[in-house]
Amino acid sequence: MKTVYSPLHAGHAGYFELGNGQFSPGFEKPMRAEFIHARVQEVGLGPVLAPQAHGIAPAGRVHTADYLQFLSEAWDRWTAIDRHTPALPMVWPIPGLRSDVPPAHIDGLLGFYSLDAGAPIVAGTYKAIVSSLESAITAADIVQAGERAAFALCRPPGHHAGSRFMGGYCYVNNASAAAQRFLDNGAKRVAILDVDYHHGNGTQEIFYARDDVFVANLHGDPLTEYPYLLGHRDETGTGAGEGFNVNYPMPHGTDYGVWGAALDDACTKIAAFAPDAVVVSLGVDTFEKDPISHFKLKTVDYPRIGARIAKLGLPTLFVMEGGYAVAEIAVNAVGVLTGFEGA
Ligand code: OKP
Ligand code: ZN
Repeated sequence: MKTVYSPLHAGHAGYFELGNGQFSPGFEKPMRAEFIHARVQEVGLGPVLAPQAHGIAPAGRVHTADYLQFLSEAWDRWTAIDRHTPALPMVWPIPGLRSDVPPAHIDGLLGFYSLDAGAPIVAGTYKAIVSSLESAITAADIVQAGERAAFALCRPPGHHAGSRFMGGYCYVNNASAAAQRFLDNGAKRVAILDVDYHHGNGTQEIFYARDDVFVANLHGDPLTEYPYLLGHRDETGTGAGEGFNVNYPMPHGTDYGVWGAALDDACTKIAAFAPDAVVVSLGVDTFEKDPISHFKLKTVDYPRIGARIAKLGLPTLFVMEGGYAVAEIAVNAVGVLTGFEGA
């Protein structure tokens, strides 16, 4: 299968993240995508293409215009007041505070448009965001033009980003924009299967009231895992979207026995939905040695994931999300793809 990849992600680097009461180097670093790119070539998965120059426009189908405007200006507004550190928020519009009046100061704006302090903005962030989106859109178009599958090697990831907020290493929801792309180009229904260790709260929020995108999420139980505030089993959609969202929260320590059964159930529901295409939010932070996660999947399990998804027999777009055990992330991510192709 074809891979779509841009080296522009590398400018999104050099920041710290807050965790365990301290700032440490970000786990979401350029080497992640570079290792996967090298592995794609090593196994001869197929051609690696540069994305088409779509710009930010396709994101406007799933994010608000004011939020995208903020992303495009944030670094300039931050440096305009002589700041040279990565931009981070420190206030949030929790219930009871005003979430309808965008502040005029960059410190207020950063919080207004954030889920958490997990999405720092540096000089190269916006170019990386756009290139990541463009990879997802280009790969979606390749699938819609008739290829069985394609791999969008996106970085930064996207599934925590909602219609009007960033957070959890994510800015633009690449998988959601790609799903919308399929619909805009003639698909009637699209399924999103999110296998990243963390709940894809942004994807869920974007499609929660809609019946044309079925969203299935397998993840660490939000009672004990980031993002903590969404991803419970009783979240099944609202209004027209009722019944078109399904969550599989699982406890720390979950292995492939339990996880694979959840995948099987999710795939059965996706097949019943009869979508024209499947978008896989491909996170491999379910790996037993992932430094920030607590599932117990092994390297041999990843090709099995790909094979199960292949059994759906549907046009399939893989969009890279998380995975932080840098030495193994490439083998596991590409293992899903070769497992898909070998099925
Ligand atoms: C992004 B994706 C670790 C805290 C974790 C954010 C995790 C974001 C994961 N010290 N904070 O879903 O892989
Ligand atoms: Zn994750």
